[in-house]
Amino acid sequence: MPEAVTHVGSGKVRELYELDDDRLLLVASDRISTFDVVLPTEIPDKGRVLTGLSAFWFARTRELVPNHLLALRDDGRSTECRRLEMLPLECVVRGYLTGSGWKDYRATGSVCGHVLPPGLEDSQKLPEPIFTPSTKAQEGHDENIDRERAAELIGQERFDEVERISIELYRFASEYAAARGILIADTKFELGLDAEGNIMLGDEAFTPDSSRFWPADEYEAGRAQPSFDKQFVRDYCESLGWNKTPPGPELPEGVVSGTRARYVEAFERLTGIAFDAYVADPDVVLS
Ligand code: Q0Z
Repeated sequence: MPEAVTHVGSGKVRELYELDDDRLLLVASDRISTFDVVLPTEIPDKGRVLTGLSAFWFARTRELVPNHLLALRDDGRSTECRRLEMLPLECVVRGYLTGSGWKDYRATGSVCGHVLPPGLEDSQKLPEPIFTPSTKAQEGHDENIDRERAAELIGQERFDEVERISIELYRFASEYAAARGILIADTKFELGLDAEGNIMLGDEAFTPDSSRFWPADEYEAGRAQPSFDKQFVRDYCESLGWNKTPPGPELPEGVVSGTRARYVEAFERLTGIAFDAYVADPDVVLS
């Protein structure tokens, strides 16, 4: 008999279902967003690449912090996970100055209460990675908050633990990735509590949808960096003069295949596993 599953949430490109009282099913689609708009054209296997990468990192960081992963399904895009009580903040770590961090730095010299040295350039590597939490916005963009506000939300003791865990996770993954030619400029993840009150890593981890991946061989401070995964899509959208409001444009076949190849390349470089082997047996990323 097929199991009954209740749909409990939608992200831009993922769906969340309830399996039972203790377990959720996270399903990654092949949808892609750019400039915050989901496009009408899918990238084949994107959901599998992101699910496999996330599971790969969960398996390799469980000694730093336990996580919600229980099992991967045979479709390669579905993760059975422990239901957590998510903390009411997004854990953001930045190793490079870009995006809203660069914007805030240019305006104030600080990012989320971290006073930075003067004269830093766009995309420059920071002396040390910084924890820059944000609040979860229901709609629109998450709002950067300073450490005082974050400590108010979850308590000072928990804040200190969350910051330490976040920086450790980022250091581990960014060093691992840099050795394989991919810079993880920044990343966002969600921590939650299990039934016993233990802090666990939930949601997704170090995927190109939750992080900025830059090709290391093209890195140069002082300018915006190309995106490892989405640059073909961005360039195509820019070439159309699209105004970046919905609906987004359909993508031509060459942009789709080139983008799929970049996702598969990121998977294979980081995991050292052939993507075909993952499709044949998703559990290959877990050992
Ligand atoms: C993740 C999200 C998605 C929409 C809730 N293990 C967990 N326990 C409790 N809650 C979550 C998780 Cl992963 C949880 N999200 C983000 C994912 C679709 C929203 F696929 N929301």
